[in-house]
Amino acid sequence: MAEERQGPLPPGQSGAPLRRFGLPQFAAVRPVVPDRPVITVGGTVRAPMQVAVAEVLALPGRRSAQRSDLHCVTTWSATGLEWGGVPFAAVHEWLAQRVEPHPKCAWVVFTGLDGYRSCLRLDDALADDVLLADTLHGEPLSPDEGAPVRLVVPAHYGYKSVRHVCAVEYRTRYDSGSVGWIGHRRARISHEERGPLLPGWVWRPVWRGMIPGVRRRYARFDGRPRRFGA
Ligand SMILES: Nc1nc2c(c(=O)[nH]1)N[C@H]1C(S)=C(S)[C@@H](COP(=O)(O)O)O[C@H]1N2
Ligand SMILES: [Mo]
Repeated sequence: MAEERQGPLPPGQSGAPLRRFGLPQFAAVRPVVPDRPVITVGGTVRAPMQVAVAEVLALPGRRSAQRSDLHCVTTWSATGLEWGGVPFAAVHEWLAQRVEPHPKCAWVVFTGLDGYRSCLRLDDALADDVLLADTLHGEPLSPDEGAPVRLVVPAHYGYKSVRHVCAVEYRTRYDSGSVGWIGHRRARISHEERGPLLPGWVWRPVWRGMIPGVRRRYARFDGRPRRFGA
């Protein structure tokens, strides 16, 4: 176990339980998790490929566990989450030998089965605490928790922690992804990078104001059957 948070939450955050949450346009998409999920690896690479999630999770000697917090940019934080999985750095090392990303690739885009996309600077994605997780508190992830695997990026706001990862693309440029212009390229919590141009504290009320509407929208779809995503 690593990364145990002690002391107060980061500025502007307050505690909340982990519940399905995200951009409003993804509330209706609760994807069916395939029996044999795969990850499509592409972008600016020499040899795109598909790899079974099971193969990635079985990388020899690479499993790791971590206790960390998820800080959503809208100002709620879920604390003490115990994730298990494989560090993305180990996955990248294995993948890069096979797909051969262009040497100028400095960004990586993750896509979920619901069609949600988010971009990380490659060096941020390779930090020790970035995990492709398949368990939470010792149990396999439920679909609503992001099965079959989700990214866990504790040092960055929650919109970088893509659930249901089904594609990894290496890119030479930043891609604003699903969050669009309102997102931050890096979204580091330590720098309160909540959005472009303005300091983080200015963004707090903007984001916080979105919570009730988003919660209502997710709640409306939580009781409904799953359907295949985009
Ligand atoms: N696939 C997918 N991943 C996603 C999102 C989403 O809508 N779809 N929302 C992001 C946002 S904004 C947050 S705060 C976290 C929330 O994680 P939770 O749904 O487990 O609470 O998921 C992130 N990952
Ligand atoms: Mo979020």
